[in-house]
Amino acid sequence: MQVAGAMVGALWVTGAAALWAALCGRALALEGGMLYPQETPSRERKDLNGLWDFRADFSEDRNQGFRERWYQRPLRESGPVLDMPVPSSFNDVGQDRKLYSFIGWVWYERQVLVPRSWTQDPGTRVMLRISSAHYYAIVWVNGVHVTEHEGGHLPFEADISKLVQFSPGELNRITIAINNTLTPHTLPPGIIEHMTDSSRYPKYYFVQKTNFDFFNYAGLHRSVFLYTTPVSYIDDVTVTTDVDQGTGLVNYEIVVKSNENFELELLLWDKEGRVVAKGMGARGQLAVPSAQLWWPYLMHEQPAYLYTLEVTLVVQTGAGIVSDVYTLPVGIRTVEVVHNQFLINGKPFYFHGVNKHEDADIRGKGFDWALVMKDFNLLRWLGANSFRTSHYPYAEEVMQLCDRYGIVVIDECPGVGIVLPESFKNISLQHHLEVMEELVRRDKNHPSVVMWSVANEPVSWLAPAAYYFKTVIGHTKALDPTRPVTFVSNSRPEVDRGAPYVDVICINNYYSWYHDYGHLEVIQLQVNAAFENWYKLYQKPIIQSEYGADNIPGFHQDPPLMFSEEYQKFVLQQYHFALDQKRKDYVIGELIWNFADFMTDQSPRRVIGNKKGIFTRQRQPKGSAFLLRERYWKIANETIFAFQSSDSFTMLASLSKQSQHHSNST
Ligand code: BDP
Repeated sequence: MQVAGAMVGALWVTGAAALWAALCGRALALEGGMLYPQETPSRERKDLNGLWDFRADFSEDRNQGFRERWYQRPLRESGPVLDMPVPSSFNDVGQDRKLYSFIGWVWYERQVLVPRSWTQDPGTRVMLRISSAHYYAIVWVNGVHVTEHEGGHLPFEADISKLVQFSPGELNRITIAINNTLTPHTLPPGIIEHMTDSSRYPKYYFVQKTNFDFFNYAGLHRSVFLYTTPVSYIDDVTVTTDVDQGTGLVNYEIVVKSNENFELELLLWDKEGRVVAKGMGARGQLAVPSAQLWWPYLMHEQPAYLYTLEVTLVVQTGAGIVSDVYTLPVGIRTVEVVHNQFLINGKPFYFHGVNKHEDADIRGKGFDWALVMKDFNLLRWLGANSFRTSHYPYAEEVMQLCDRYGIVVIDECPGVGIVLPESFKNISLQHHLEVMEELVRRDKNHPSVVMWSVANEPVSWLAPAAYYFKTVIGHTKALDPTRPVTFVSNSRPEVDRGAPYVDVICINNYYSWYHDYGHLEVIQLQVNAAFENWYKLYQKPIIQSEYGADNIPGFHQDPPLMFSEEYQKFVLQQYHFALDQKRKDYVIGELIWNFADFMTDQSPRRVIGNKKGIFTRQRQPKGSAFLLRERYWKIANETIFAFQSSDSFTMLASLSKQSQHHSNST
């Protein structure tokens, strides 16, 4: 595993994957389900959040940790360690400039006492689940390699029963080595540039270059869990829903592992605790007469209605009866793209929402409940009914809240910044397909997820993009035939090679920002022309999936100048005039760029990050937030008026009450 100093990034990442795959005979393809760990009568969970020992490998080749096998003994015996919070990015927590921009392997370690009841019962399966480790992770328990994973935004897990049962009552050492290097074949892609001019750079100097506009935060970004299941267990549950003349249909498919002789019983509970449907077996359909549908926020008086599906597995074993229970929130709803419309439960849905980032001061991309709740409260205050997970999958807990609050999600994979020709080769394509499998496997049961987005702004006019996107989109549709698929384009319709395959066209543009600086008068014309050109060619519904302008809080200029609050608002208003002309036609949504200011790489174009937020990074509203809020509530009122005319008065009254409540609370 000796790697020359200058080769640190690219070779190491792919080299390590192939090496471990060969050593462990592990196929890199997807295995098993990825149900969110939960406590049920048959399952227990322990979270390993808090302070972990941490050490970045600053050696020239970043390979010291592997040479010295830091996983074989406590990390602190290898040298100085830091206390590192989990979940969090490691970059912003300390005062060390070198750690802020570190590229290569960092090592996390935590000692954990596994409850005796888990280790003494051979009928218990103990799982280690890592919800997000950016980007490439290798995991050891008590010095034994247990798993590895490529991709920073999706969960992975390992069965560690044997290892912890081997040493009951003793502390178990979990070691996770994480490499944040991005290569042309990672998702998102990047490139390591080696600076060899010795008159300008020290020996072995290299930098990470990327083609996306957010900081490449790294570390253990989400929770690490230990959880149990019985050895015969419910491995996966897939639910799809339909509605037939008021009767809700819940189609289910259950995968059971480790025993052939089992029985499955399913109960569907409503919110009042009544069983509304029952089922048996691994596959079937539950019928719910007069079902309460899952409606988006602001589309119905009682949005986001969730039933609870309780799945009970009973297995007859030599040692007696074993049972496993898993429960899943189920929202009954339909999604369809018909002609120029996006229909939810048969009614046209207009996306009035935001693009977000997982990003905040100090934590970077680290999950934080207070931050998440603040964001949901702001979304509701704003009257936003949707967001896109730009530009990678968000935490599972965020998706669960979207289900509960009725916030509609365009679920985007980390396919951002695909611009290098190498990134269209088979090795990248293969990885992209696997990422889509992992994403669909994780998020398939969320009623809030109404569309998959396979990429953001790739160079879709390159010749290989046609095969690449045809394959990724086709694969995604095969994985999940129940949801439309999109990809987000910043190209021109006549040269875009992905658009023929998508169900909805998503377009990003920044008129009067990245060109025609200051010429606010051209925006309406350009927005209109873009809509018309895209529609003429593809006759598909269009979402304005990004638009916006930077505003540095506190900057004021009237007449408006770039970066002032007035300029940001003016840009938005110009887009809104154009959107209003098309939104009753084939434009089915508008998502502002961005919900909040966020950190990026340093560059002369960025003033401590991207400032296109309508909220600051600390989640305080800029003037544009009030402008957008007025618009979104107005659109929401119109929507309800149009679709629910029979009870429009009740609806409007209740909406304006909510709106009032939101105003009072500001
Ligand atoms: C868009 C990208 C987004 C950027 C934005 C910008 O999709 O990630 O942050 O531009 O430049 O093209 O603000």
